Amino acid sequence: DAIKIERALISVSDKTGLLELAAVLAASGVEIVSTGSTAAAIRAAGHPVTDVATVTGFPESLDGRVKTLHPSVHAGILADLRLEAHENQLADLSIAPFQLVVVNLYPFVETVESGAADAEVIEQIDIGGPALVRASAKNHANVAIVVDPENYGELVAAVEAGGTTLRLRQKFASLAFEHTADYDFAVSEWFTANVYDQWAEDDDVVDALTADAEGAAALAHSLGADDSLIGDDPTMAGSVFDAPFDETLDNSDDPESPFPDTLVIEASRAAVLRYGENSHQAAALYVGEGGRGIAQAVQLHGKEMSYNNYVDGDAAVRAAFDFGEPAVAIVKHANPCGIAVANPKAPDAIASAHKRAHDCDPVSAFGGVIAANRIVTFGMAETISQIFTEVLIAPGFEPAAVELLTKKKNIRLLELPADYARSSLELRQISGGLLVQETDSFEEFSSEKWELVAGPEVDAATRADLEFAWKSCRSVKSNAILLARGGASVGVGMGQVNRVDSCHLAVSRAGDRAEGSVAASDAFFPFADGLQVLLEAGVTAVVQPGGSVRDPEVIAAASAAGVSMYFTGERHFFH
Ligand code: 93A
Repeated sequence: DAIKIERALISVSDKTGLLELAAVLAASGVEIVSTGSTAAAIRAAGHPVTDVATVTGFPESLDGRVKTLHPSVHAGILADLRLEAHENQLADLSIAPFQLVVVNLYPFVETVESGAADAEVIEQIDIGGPALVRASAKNHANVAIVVDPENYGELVAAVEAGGTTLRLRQKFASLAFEHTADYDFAVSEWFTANVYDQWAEDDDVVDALTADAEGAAALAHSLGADDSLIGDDPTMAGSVFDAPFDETLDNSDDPESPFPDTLVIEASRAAVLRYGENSHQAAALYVGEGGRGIAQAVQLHGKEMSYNNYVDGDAAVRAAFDFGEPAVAIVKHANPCGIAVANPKAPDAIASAHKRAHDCDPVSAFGGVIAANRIVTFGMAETISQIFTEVLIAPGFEPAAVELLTKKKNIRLLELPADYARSSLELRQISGGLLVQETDSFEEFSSEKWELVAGPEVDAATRADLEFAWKSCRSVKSNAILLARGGASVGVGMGQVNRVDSCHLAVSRAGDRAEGSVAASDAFFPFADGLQVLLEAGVTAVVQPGGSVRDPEVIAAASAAGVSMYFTGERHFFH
């Protein structure tokens, strides 16, 4: 099934290995057809070459935008010579078929990375090249397509062996489609980011906000909210939930109750987001009047914040600000994949906290949302600039950190209000209603209230680790198990529907680091089985709320292993 190569089309931007390949083809009597600078290079090396313009009878034109986009070229590539009709048509049209196409595309990514102007980047979007690649790959039954100088060796071997085999052509075709897909993905990513940047610059901010607010109100309507919810003013804002408390059920007469009969959420503005959790969901952000949270943060750099960026950002900030000492949390899909406080001896505290948080799970930290509870230093920025990061949120940034990070197009930098605080009430929508609760907090945290139920009293360092693990665990979606050591999480088991699985997950993520770590559990162990997983992994101390009917079994397991266990008496579910 080998196909002998008699005619080849070569059009390459990257000329690596070109002349060696041309020499082999020329020596084998292959007719080489080539474009502009590729033809010039081959000719200069003394090998015969036919200009593509000679084949098409059409000059390379429009600054090279039209070179190979011509039926004389594409019919020569796409003809399926297993079919007599195709063979006859080619003959009638006086078009000779190609058995080999060697193309690599305009260096689009390299041009973007060089910081080139938009016009230059756009010029580097290759059109004719991908058409050649895809046509050849489609017709791999007849044509070999090579897109990477790395594969020239294999090609040369095939030429010298008398032709390309179907297997080789299939392999090359699959590499070729992968290549054009990657290429188009890079173009699309750049294009989208660039266009949104431009829109943000062009739009008059006030107009945009007004329009956005109208859009947001319309969206709220479409979500089923009525006017009493949205208010008449389309520029938005009070979300009003007006309902007397149910006399028979409530205790709202209690003067201490945080729940008013009428719940009014004043929004100072609303903004339509690019989309919601998924691209087919419309979404908006309502910014609360007088709030001091992530909604009020100022974006210093990067693409527009997305719905998911806000959700993850809020989770990250919540986690980092549970600590008084410098702390960093890295979040993916609303769960921390690393939380750490600074090494107290580190000269650059917040950089140390970040590095330790990152080390917890570097794989998951890729593309994460990072929150710091201190000003981002140049040192922290240096590390982050090496790691693909979606959003970095902090109460401030050193100027040198901003300067470094703004060189990265993809990272969003968000500066929190200096007096960052969470709202005192948390709201969550359920179908047909709204759940309201006081915000969970650690404001009056002290481990002195903990009760030692198994093993010996721990030393100060272990106690500090237990406190750290307990606080960190609260930011992990239930069922949450968090292993920590030296003020850093080393294994997080999140969001499982039973506690044993969370234990397995935390232990497997921690690997060797489980041995000698401490563990926290957001709620009690209903059985000893989950704890057993932690004990077998070598955990030395455990903190958990307690309160299960099987506490005696759980305590006995810890005691038998000589492991200290503390009950906090307080649960921190997070859903
Ligand atoms: O400008 S194009 O989109 N139009 C074309 O018709 C075309 N044909 C080949 N780009 C085109 N190419 C690309 O030109 C190839 O993908 C290759 O990267 C490059 C080689 O051009 P030259 O031989 O002039 O350096």
